[in-house]
Amino acid sequence: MLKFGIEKWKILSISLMFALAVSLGINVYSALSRQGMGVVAPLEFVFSWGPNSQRIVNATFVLTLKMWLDNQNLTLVATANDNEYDEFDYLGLVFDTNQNGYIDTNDEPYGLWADNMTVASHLWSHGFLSFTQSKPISGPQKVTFESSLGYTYRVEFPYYYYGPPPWDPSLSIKNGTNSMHVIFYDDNASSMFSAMEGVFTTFSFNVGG
Ligand SMILES: [Ca+2]
Ligand SMILES: [Ca+2]
Ligand SMILES: [Ca+2]
Repeated sequence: MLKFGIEKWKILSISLMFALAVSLGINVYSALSRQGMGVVAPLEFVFSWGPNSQRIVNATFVLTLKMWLDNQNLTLVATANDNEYDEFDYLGLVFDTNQNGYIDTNDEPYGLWADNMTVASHLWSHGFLSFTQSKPISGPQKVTFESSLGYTYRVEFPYYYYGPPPWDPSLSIKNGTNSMHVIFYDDNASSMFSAMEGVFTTFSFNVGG
């Protein structure tokens, strides 16, 4: 049972009920091979949202994702051209951890704050995350921010969370079609626009022949 004692998250959850994020462009590049225990060459994704569908930036918001798997070591590098740092800006990653073939609210999400911290979180049906009230701990991400470029996240799994089992989404990646959900949430988004302060998209990628 998740508890949300912090007023900020209550407000966030309510506001996110109206979430709408429209992926205007998806460019999927995949040149895949998987051998033995699993070596997957880098997969690259580019998602973009126009200035009227988000208020992360006044211009087009671009989220890029690159990931590769070397046996059980899954590495992701994401960029997000947000314009202002906030420790609670977060990158959310959801794989089909319950292996039912699609992304759902029972899949385990990874909510990665810009200050390199994390806690357990929950994926809501509106597409964003809520975080538990647990004490934050260092996460699997290393984040840099440059005002001219935005964020770069480098995330390395498996990640040995404070309680077993470890976060190891590589176990959820199988040969064939896989589903994934990605979120970027701008905690200090501009209040000048009515569009959403975060974006998300669910997409699929193929591994193997
Ligand atoms: Ca912003
Ligand atoms: Ca921000
Ligand atoms: Ca699932």
